[in-house]
Amino acid sequence: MSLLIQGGTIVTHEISYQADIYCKDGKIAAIGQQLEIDKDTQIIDASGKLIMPGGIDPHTHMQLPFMGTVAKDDFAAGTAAALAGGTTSIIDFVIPSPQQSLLEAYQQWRDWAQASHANYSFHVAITWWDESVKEEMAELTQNHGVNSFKHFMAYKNAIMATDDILVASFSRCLELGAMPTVHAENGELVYHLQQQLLEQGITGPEAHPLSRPPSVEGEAANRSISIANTLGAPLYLVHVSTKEAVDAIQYAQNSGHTVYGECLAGHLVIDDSVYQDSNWSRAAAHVMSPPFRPKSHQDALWKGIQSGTLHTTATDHCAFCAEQKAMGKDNFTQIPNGTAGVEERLAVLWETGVNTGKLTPNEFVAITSTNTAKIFNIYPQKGAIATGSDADLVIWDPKASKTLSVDTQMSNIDFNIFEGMTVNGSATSTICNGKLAWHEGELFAKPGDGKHFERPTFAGYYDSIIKKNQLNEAKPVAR
Ligand code: DUC
Ligand code: ZN
Ligand code: ZN
Repeated sequence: MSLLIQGGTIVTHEISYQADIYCKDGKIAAIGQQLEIDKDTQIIDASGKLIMPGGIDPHTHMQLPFMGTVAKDDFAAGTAAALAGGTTSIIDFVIPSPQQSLLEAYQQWRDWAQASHANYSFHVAITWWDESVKEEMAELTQNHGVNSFKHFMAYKNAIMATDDILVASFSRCLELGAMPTVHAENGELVYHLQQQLLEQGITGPEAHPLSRPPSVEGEAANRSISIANTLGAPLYLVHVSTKEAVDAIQYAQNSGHTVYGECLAGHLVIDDSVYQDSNWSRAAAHVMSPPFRPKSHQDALWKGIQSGTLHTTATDHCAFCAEQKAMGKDNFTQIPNGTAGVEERLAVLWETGVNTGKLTPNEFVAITSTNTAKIFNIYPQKGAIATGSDADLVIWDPKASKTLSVDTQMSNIDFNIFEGMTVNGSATSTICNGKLAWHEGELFAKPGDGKHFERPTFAGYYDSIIKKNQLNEAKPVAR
């Protein structure tokens, strides 16, 4: 099966130029003019449009069992939504229950993900610790293409990783050449503030941001960075939402440490006024962690992206409908945390980043695709438009205008956090594994068309970044 994209402008993270792209057997076979093609090649006219690497969302939670329910978008629905928005790959999270085997949980997620329309890979969360976890981390990195492990510093009494676990796991990551990642919120503080708010009779969604103020994230960001730096490990912070965390990352980077930051499309455009909505369901629909923040933090996030302090954008797509959110009707701590966005991320970032002059189209490609591919070691297989790369592409009409709404979204839920936002620029076609997966409102990909992709470890050639541990220089004093 082959496909030719004709007449468009290629936009990579570095350059923009006019050329045709010929895709064959799932790969980019040739780039240029007057390309030699097979007889039965499907031809797509991209005149007046941009062709960019397909979006990679490094942070989704499809059908996640969480807070007593299961996220509504399963891998089939969630990846269909991804394709509709120009995202061709997701990196989702395997989250083992405490005491559960990592490999058993990994297999469970792999089984679920077989129904995916788009490509997928997995980070694995470290939610508990013993020798078997240590061994299974090796098995996952060596034989299953996992090169990143996630640590939730929040969610006390559930999946929270305490400092002893962070130290043990970051050290293990270092040995294996894997990337430690953190959800940076101080779980003890969150728990304490939640109890205080409930005792004061503040039980609605307005209590959610009060229980997770910016300092809670700032503390955890600083602590996780300090732990990683002390061990000589790199660190990737997911969903950075505060100025405090951006500052911590920047400080570490300026000190020569390898620290990466991700931020969510939602955190860049939605502020904490949503929790004051007089309609309980609308306020609860925005309950996610970390919460939406006062506007001043959005400015810090944009500056973080523009300056290169933050590297990637994601969604934390974890979709719950109103009925599920109502589980916390009388107690905000029981509202399932999560919002959607995998379908809207690219359009929202184009509108608020490129159309406002904050980002060039090339920078847009970097933060929606290429940087993620590089950080998680799949570049140039993904995140690139180059001969031999996977043919995962989005054809983008920079002039196409549409209004984001729950009425037109692919997601299974009954809410859209970007409701009513008009975007100028959106995906007209998405090509996944060399096939037209989505085109002008129609989904062509089938469940199972998405492929699992492995991510090799950084062991070996990543040694200059990993293993800067101060003890490497240590010597006993001769006495
Ligand atoms: N935050 C959310 O809002 N949902 C899923 C997990 C998380 O950390
Ligand atoms: Zn998180
Ligand atoms: Zn998450």
